[in-house]
Amino acid sequence: MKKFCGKIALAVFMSITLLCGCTREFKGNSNNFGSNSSESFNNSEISSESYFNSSDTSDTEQSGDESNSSDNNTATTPVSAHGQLSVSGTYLVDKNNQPYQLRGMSTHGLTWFPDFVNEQAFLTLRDDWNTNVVRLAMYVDEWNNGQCYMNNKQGSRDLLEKGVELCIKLDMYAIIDWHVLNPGDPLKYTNEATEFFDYISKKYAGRPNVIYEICNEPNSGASWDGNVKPYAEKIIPVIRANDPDAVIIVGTPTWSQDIDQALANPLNFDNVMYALHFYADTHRDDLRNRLQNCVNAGLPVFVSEFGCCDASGGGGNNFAETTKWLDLLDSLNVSYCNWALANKNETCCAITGSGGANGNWTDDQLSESGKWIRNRFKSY
Ligand code: IDC
Repeated sequence: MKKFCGKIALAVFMSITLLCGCTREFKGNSNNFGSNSSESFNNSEISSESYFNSSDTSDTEQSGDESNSSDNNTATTPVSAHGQLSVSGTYLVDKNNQPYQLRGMSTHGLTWFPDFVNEQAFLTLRDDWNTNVVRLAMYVDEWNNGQCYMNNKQGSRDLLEKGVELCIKLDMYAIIDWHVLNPGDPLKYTNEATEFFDYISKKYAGRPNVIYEICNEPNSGASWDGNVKPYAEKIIPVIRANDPDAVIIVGTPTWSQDIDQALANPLNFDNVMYALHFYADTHRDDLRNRLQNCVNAGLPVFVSEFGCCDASGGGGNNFAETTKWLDLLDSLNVSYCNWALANKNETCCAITGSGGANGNWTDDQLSESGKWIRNRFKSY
């Protein structure tokens, strides 16, 4: 405990020193939507040296020493190296206040593809695919076809927790995704969401691995002002009461495309990011321009889900458009997760039908998009 406090004191001291030493521009808070914020958070203000020099091998305090395997003995794995994340201006930043980008895979519906929640699969994503986050998609309610949170709370939570525990063990970040798709209005299940987020944020309080995503994709007319924002204003304090420092991602209307509505009426909480989702063969320049404009205006955005294909999850892959998207996200330091880690016969799924769930996938066990996205991850 003493050692832990000492490390916290050291971390605080270092943060203050870093903040003072950094460009004066890099000091906005997450609710700074001031007109000059794009200028203030221009990447060029941060030296490439400080940008990439964040693997502090001497400091492993945040990783939860007690929970880990030998994977955590060096601070080269994601959470040991980068610790508690937070939001500064438009950027996700690490424990040293350096911009940090999460990149990784989203699971498919956890209860539909439970086999993919296993250590070897996640380890492969970390070490072979070079990713640092797994998004755990827990469908809330899906046309009553069984296997969703509303009709299988215990089973859904068990799988989700298994996924989070694996991420903790492997020193990766985990996004707990309350996968609102049906119904489109997150307010409809406010009571259930309150109960769930209270439970889960108590369970993982203080774990730097965990990021909460409170509503995947509001749709069917759910508006920002009338539905999503009021919902977020109920759920965020529930999480904050248990886990005050966690980053929280909030979905936006029209399947997480209307980030401009959030910009016009932002939430009054720190460490919040707004979800933008794209499917590259459907969403192109218009949505990219919206992203660029909103980030320029100071909105912190997280692409918690995207596909290389069209918005149905099918059709063909469009890697030219995906490249334009990911290059833009990289230039803005926007984090992203690809849909989906599953072997369903669907363009968006990364694994072939016979590829299996156990990781160490060879090229011929990966779908066209699986091969492409793995190569992209490995290129960093
Ligand atoms: C899709 C799945 C598909 C499933 C469908 C309905 O890929 O197998 O049958 O959901 O549950 C989203 C959603 C995501 C969708 C995905 C592709 O967040 O749940 O998954 N998509 O349609 N938004 C845009 C596309």
